[in-house]
Amino acid sequence: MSADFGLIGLAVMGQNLILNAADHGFTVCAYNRTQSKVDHFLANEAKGKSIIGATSIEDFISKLKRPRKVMLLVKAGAPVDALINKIVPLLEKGDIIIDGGNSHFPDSNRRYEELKKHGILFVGSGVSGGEEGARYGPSLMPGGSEEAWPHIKNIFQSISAKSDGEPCCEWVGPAGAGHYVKMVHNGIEYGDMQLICEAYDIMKRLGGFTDKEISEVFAKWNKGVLDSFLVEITRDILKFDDVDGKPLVEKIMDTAGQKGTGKWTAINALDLGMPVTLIGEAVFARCLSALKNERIRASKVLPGPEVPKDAVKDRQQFVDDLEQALYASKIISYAQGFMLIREAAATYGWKLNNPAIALMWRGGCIIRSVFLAQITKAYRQEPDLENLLFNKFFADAVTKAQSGWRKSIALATTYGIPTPAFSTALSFYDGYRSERLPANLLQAQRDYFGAHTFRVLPECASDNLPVDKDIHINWTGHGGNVSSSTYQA
Ligand code: NBP
Repeated sequence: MSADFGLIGLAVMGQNLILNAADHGFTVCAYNRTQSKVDHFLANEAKGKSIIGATSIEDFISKLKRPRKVMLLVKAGAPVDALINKIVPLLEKGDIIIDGGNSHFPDSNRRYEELKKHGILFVGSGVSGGEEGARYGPSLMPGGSEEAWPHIKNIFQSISAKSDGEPCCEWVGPAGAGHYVKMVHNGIEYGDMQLICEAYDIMKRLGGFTDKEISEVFAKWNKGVLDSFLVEITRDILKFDDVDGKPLVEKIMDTAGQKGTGKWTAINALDLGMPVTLIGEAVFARCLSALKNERIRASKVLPGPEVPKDAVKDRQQFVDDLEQALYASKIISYAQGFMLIREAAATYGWKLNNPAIALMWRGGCIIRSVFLAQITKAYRQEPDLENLLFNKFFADAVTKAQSGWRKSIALATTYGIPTPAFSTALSFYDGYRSERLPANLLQAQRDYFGAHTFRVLPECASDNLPVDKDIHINWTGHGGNVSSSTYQA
């Protein structure tokens, strides 16, 4: 029996994706470096399904229909390169290698180029949704050699999650674009999680809410504009008790881990000069949380305001304001994420499909939410939308949410509760809507100390301040008239 496609890597993601594909009528060939895992899988989970095994890479390749479709779901990094090097000599021109791991997009750019030289079509696909998603419908974000898409489209769209009947899987773009979009997805996930944690902290420390009460608030929010997987699991986590009847979450060490995809997004945003502040703050918030011992020391010597018992006067209003703060901040985060994707498309020369990206995130993945349906709609209405905030739906939503957003942050700031993500979202919003920012003074400072030059406002142009020219002024009367050659606008 020859297989429709082959998958290497029988850990949690690989096994579940194979079972998912078999459920959709595809014959899959399974292979793993450690042979015992193949044998165990075939004798147990895969038994009776359209799944065959292979005993070696050569055996594996020989069992695939042409063009061969080989999916790798192994640990990202060196294992992917090692496997590609082993497989390539066994493949023919037009065969397809799909990397479904969490690879960094520059690696996928490189693999795409290298495999092109061998006539092999490379697809780097973001896969999101964890174990459950892989088994019953992940969000899939494939990019790379577009000639591969007609050969894998049916398999990918069959096994992916569906949102309102549409598959959460579309072709993303060339080279490493699929893994790029997955990276931004993960960055947004960091932001969403941090925002939820700040809302919980404010309710707990300012409002004096119990975990059960906070769970009820999240349950209510999950029926409105914040309806999402992350709000839903937060509701459930907060009402989960340990064996002693006390909330388990309060026993968990408050130091956050990270695997690096949020950091990649933040670094890329800095590289591309895009103010993706919310993801940046979400990464830094995890870094700050990791300084547990220093925080313990600081908590004893660095004073802040006491939270009075009546800090929250009207509990319902407080919760409603917080809901607005969370909603508005989330809109900012997604607006920033799409700004980054737009800039990446321009910088890397990729044509990306924004409505499809929003649709791919709509179901199956960790950031799935009702909210993403509105983003899909916005980009379908206006494919070249400059910024999500210029779409009427989101502009109206932020305008409406503004009062509660500002009140929540003001209250938290007054009583010393940290809100890095909420606050940076609001600062971004206020900066973005400011026709004039204090960068005029900054440019003057740069010219004063470093002769970095400045440009003049068109309406202020004069003989000594010509428009569209880099100007250097001798501010002190002591310096020369030579300007720096390192001017950057
Ligand atoms: P892991 O990331 O834990 O990788 C384990 C697999 O990699 C095993 O099959 C292992 O084979 C194989 N492997 C390693 Br390690 N080194 C290898 C090498 N040099 N040559 C061949 N195979 C090698 O598995 P996972 O959690 O299923 O994740 C798979 C990919 O999907 C990763 O890139 C991950 O980041 C990504 N991802 C995971 C999730 C999730 O929720 N877990 C979600 C989304 C994406 P062995 O059995 O012989 O050791």
